[in-house]
Formats: sequence, C-alpha cells, structure tokens
Amino acid sequence: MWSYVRTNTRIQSLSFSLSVDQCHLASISFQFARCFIDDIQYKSYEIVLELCPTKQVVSFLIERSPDVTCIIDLVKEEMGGKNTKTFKIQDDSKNTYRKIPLHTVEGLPIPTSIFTPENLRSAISYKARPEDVFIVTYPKCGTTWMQYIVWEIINEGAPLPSFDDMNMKYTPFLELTGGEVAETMKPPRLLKVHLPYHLTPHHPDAKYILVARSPFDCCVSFYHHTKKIKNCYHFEDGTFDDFFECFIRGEVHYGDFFDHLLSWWPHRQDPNVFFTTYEEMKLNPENSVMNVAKFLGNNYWEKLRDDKDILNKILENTGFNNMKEKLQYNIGHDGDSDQKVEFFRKGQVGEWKENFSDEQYRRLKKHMMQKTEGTDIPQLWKDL
Ligand code: PPS
Repeated sequence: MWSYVRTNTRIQSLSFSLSVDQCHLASISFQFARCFIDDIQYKSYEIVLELCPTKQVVSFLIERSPDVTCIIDLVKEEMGGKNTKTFKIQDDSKNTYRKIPLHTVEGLPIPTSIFTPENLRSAISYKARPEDVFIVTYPKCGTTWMQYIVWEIINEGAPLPSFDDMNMKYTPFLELTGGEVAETMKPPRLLKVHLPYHLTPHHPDAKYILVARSPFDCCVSFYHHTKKIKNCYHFEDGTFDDFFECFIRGEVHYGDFFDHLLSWWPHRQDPNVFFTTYEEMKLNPENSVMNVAKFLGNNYWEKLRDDKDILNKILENTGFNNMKEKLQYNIGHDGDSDQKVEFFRKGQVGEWKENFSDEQYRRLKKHMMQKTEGTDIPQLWKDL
C-alpha cells in the first residue's frame, strides 16, 4: 500500500509511504529526463525502488523545486512479489496551470459570468451605419483611453462622464450591452468592441479606430484585470505564471492576442480605418488627439487647431492621472469591497520587464515571431 501527499495545487514535494509485508526498501534511484515539445519543457522523473527484507515500513520524500507543478502518473499496482518497482512521475508542469473558466461562443472564448452569449451575438449582428465610429481593440490595449479621447473631441473638452456611463451609454461596449443599445443612439454613434475583423459589424462608411499595444504589457495588464474582477473571471487565486500560460495559448477572454491583431492588420490602411498603438499615444498624446480629430472629420481637427483651450482641456482630461483620480470602475461589481478594481493601474510602457521571467520573455517573443511571420507587426515594438 502506498499514498502520496499533495502539499498544495503546486506540488513542491511528494511523499510516499510504502508498507510492505516482507520486502523493504534497499535503495532509491532517480532518473531524470528533459524534453522539449512545442517549446515547452517537460521533465519526467523515474523513481526506482529496490526492496529488501529487513524493514517493515518504507517512506521517502522527493524534493521538488518550488516552481514546478506536476501531474502524477503513479502506477497503482501491487508489488506483485517483485523486488523492484518503477514509479513514473510525469512532470507536466506547464499543462497544469490554473485556467480561466471560459466558454466559446461564435469562436470567441468568453467568461462564464457577466458576458452572455446573447449579448455577444446581438453585438455581432448589429447593423453598422455610415455615421458609426467603432473603437476596436484587443482587451487592455488602450480602449478606455481612446473612448474618452473620441468623446472629448466630439464634446469639445467637456467634463469626463463616469466610467459606467461611458461604457454603457456614450460609447457602449456592445458585447456587454448587446447591440440594441446602439439603435437608440444619435449619430455619430461611438461604439466600443473587442471583436476581430470578421465579427465586427461593418459598413463601408463607418469609421474604425484601432489601438494595439505591446503584447507583453497587454499580458500584464490583462492579468491584473482578470485576477481582480472575481465575479466575472473567477481567477482570483491565479498567479501571473498561470495567466501567462493562458495568454500564450489564447485561453483568455477574446482568444489569442495575435489572432485579433492579424485579423485587422490587412485593413489598417483602409480609408475608414485609423490604426495607432498605445505606445504612440503615450509618446505624443497631442499628436494622437489631433490625428484622431482629423480622422473623425476636418471640422473637429480645425476646431482643435484654432482653439488651443479646447485641445488643452482634452489633453488634461484624458491624461492618465486625471482619469485615475476621477473615474471609478464599477462594471460587474457585486458590492464586495474586496473587488474594488484599480482600472487605471500603472498606464506605463515596458512594465512587463518587472513581471516576465527570461523564459516567459523568450517564449512570448517566439510566439510573436511565429504568429506574425511575413508581416511588419514586430516593427511596431522594435525594442522588444
Ligand atoms: S479594457 O478593459 O479592455 O477596456 O482595458 P483598456 O482600456 O483597453 O486598457 C486598460 C489599460 O489602459 C491604461 N489606461 C491608460 N494609460 C494611459 N493613459 C490613459 N489615460 C489611460 N487610461 C487607461 C490602464 O491603466 C490599463 O493599463 P495598465 O497597464 O493595466 O495600467
């Protein structure tokens, strides 16, 4: 008879006890192997027990490095009179990360709470109109910042509406609200979606503003978002390492970062598409605001060119510190004060360096180069 003890979800040590009537442990030997499959390192341990007839109880402990998680493939057979027994422990650590509960609707992974299949389908089937302005991003790439910039340009630097009003009313997040909300809006309708190209409602005269962000910083921002909004993602006990495994496999809300970007990439120079990056916006907010205004219409651009007070007001209102101070994120809040979400968290470029291990950097970089092969996408983030 024998058993093993799992110390916690992440197995740091395994302890086995063997109680054998006549034969007892004489020696233990380890065999250790490594292999790489799809760039993921697997380790396997083989433990050979040799039994001898002098002791009644045998126990041993296998120390594991703290960062290793594993699935144990223990062969639960009787000793069968043999004096040598091989236990195989398969370290499948990279496959045992904590997952985010998701289900797939219209090919997109969505959380099992708050986001409903009905609203997603309703968003997808919304009929775009010529006066519509869509703000389209993969999550955590600067959507909210762009929503406020667009709204501020159209409303000439008015005080910031609340976060909830912005996402439910002024620039409704269609996958959350459903497409019906847009039917009641007056043009120009500002609409937020995180949809890939083929699922975004299209009209040849509608405008599409795209913001992309370095996948590395996006991953970190997305991790905090997913972990903090407990009643949507149910990932509060997930670590960054867990999230990284989900992110690199596209097992996150909206799927693979690069699939989204690649779906829009061939359209980035279409006349009704404005493509920018979070990094460009950080580098020169004034240029960004002026460029967005120009894209929205010459009248908006001329207004800002001629009235610097409005331009300055917009820049001040949409500055990170101001938005962080004035806006409170409540969406999906269930009254649990523990769940207070610091939505405007860091707002930095390059924060990933404090979070990624060397191996994670290497793997995401390789994933990026493979997924974007034949495109200039890596040129967007040359210093990665
Ligand atoms: S969401 O939930 O997908 O809509 O999130 P999204 O708005 O796309 O991204 C959130 C990140 O954008 C940062 N943010 C800003 N950065 C600079 N300036 C301004 N004004 C601004 N507003 C939002 C926000 O802090 C999130 O990034 P991180 O890295 O988590 O701080």
